[in-house]
Amino acid sequence: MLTVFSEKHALHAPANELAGGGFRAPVEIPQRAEAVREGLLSFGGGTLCKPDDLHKPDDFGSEMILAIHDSDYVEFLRTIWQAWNAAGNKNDVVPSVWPSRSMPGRTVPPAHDLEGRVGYYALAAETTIQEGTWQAAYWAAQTALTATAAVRNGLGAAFGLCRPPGHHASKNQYGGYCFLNNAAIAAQDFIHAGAERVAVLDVDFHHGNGTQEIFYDRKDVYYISLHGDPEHTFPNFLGYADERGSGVGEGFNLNFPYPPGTGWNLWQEGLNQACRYYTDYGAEALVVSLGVDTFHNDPLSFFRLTQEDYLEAGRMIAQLNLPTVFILEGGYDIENIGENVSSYLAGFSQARKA
Ligand code: SS9
Ligand code: ZN
Repeated sequence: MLTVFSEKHALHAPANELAGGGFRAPVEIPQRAEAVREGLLSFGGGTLCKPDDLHKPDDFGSEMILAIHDSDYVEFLRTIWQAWNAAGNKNDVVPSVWPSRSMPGRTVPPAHDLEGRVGYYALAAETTIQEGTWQAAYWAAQTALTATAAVRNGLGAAFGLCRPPGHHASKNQYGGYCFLNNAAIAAQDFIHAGAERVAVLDVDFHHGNGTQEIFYDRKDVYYISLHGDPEHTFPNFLGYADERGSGVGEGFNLNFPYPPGTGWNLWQEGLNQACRYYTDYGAEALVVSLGVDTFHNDPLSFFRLTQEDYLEAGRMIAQLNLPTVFILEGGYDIENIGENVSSYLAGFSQARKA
């Protein structure tokens, strides 16, 4: 399968991650993308992905990024490290104050304080910004756009090996390791090219709060997510089953939150349902937010999925028979991430050829 990959992902390399009351070794690290690339090239003796299938992204500029994200937010991402550093901060950017429930009055960032600015644009504190973060995020978005362009131009499917991931990034907030919403940008690119009904299927272990927020009041993009119940895990404050969309978007957002210990039997029911809803919807194209942190050995997950399950999930997704763009999201078991992603794509490819 054609895979789009940029070495620029490595420009985003967090030094640490706030967790459990202290700074720990980060899990969203450059080795993830490298392991996926190597896994694809070696899987099945190189039958899934050949070196020729690896493409560098083209530069499509900022049009689609700005069709999804607010311009002040994009400007913030582009400039914050420089400003933070110039103010004498030697460490990565970390937020520490928010316009929270008890002080919701202010709807613009404070004009003169960097900490306030950072908190305004952050939805969580585990995600740091460094010198190369904007460049890495920009090229992840271009990676998604390049994969989408290939599919729009007639290729049946493509994989955007995006890093940093994107599904937690909303119109104007970053967090959960995400800055630009690569999957949303891909979906918007299909719409921009004339599609009227795009399916976004999110199989990452976490609910894609950003993608949901971006398309919540729209019916041209139907977001369905299978994920760990937010009562038990990040992002905690979105991803519940009663969130069904609003306005004309009502009925075009669907969440399947699952409890700790969830394995294939329960999970595949959701996937089956999602596929049926997309068929009824008359989807013209599919974007898959492909997270493999549903793996039984993932450090962040309480699901129990296996590599064989991913093969079957890939086959089920292929049955939709839609032009399909896969976008990498999470997956933090570095030892297995390459094979896990490959299993999804191999299952898909086998079923497509059959
Ligand atoms: C772990 C908390 C992690 C963020 C998880 C983001 C997953 C992105 N101490 N919170 S796929
Ligand atoms: Zn995740």
